[in-house]
Amino acid sequence: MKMILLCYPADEADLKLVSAAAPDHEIVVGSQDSVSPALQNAEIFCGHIKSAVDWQAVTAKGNLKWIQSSAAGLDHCLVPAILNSDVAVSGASGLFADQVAAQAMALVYGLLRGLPVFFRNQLAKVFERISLDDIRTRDVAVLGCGGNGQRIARLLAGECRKLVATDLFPSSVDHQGRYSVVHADETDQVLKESDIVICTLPLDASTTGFLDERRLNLIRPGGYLINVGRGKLVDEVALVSLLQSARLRGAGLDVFATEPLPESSPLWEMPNVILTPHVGAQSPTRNRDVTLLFCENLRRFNNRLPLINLVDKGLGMPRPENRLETAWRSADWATGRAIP
Ligand code: OXD
Repeated sequence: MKMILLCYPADEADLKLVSAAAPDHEIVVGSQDSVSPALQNAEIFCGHIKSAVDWQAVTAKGNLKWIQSSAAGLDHCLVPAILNSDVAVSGASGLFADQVAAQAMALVYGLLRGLPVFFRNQLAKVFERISLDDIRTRDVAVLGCGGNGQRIARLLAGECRKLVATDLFPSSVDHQGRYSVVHADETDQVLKESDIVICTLPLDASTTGFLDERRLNLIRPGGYLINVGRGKLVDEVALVSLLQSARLRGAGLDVFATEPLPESSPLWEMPNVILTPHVGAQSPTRNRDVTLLFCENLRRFNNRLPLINLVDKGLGMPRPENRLETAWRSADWATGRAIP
């Protein structure tokens, strides 16, 4: 019997849903410790691997046909052995867009409205009024306009003075005339015209260190950086120094170059920083949402239909026509979640 290996916190109800969608498969639940050897025997894997995997051995065995990532980011499985193989990869991009956008809003408004200062003052019982910033006078850039970026842009457009998003496929973005979208090649110009930069980019070889010292210095003086993508997109050392010199006024970070963030990081102590521990995608329905996407993709896999969020390995992400937003928009997939 062929095997489906799961490595995410699936409960009994999730397992029932997966069994019903794949009655001819054995379903095995792996732990982070056991996942690497088990992967060699699996035909299908759904999960997020945080431990070391011998991907070369997995592809050499030849059993694995498809990886469904339970994380939005694909850096855990888009490794050279998989990129150079026939193993299909589909992501969870956009599945947690509501939550990631809510996290981004908390970070943006928290910074503008002084929460890091007020939290410290609350602990010290200090009742001090300070002057605060206002989104209406600020221009916003959203880097990366996939599922997360689109949701963030939709929430902030109309609240800020001007919002410009960047994307590799600007014409595919459903901006409904509420904000503009330009090609990612124009990022430098967009940064120069922005006070608040929200980074939602995926991490791959081409985006590692994308917000380096030079690009961080293009953001308008007194600007803010919000990162809900991946920590390694940003040069953290340069960021710290720009925050220390007040060249940047604040940062809201959910992701870090090293996670957990080392105790030695100056970011912990900085009064103009809000840190959250990579929780942007968390919600009470997260695991069920993964299961429902996986079951729909199992149906597609079994019927040789295009997978939702099928990754174009050349791009390192799904092409627009395969993105979850496209499936939602064309209403060919509904899971009981509200269609945005
Ligand atoms: C992520 C996630 O990719 O939590 O960050 O899904």
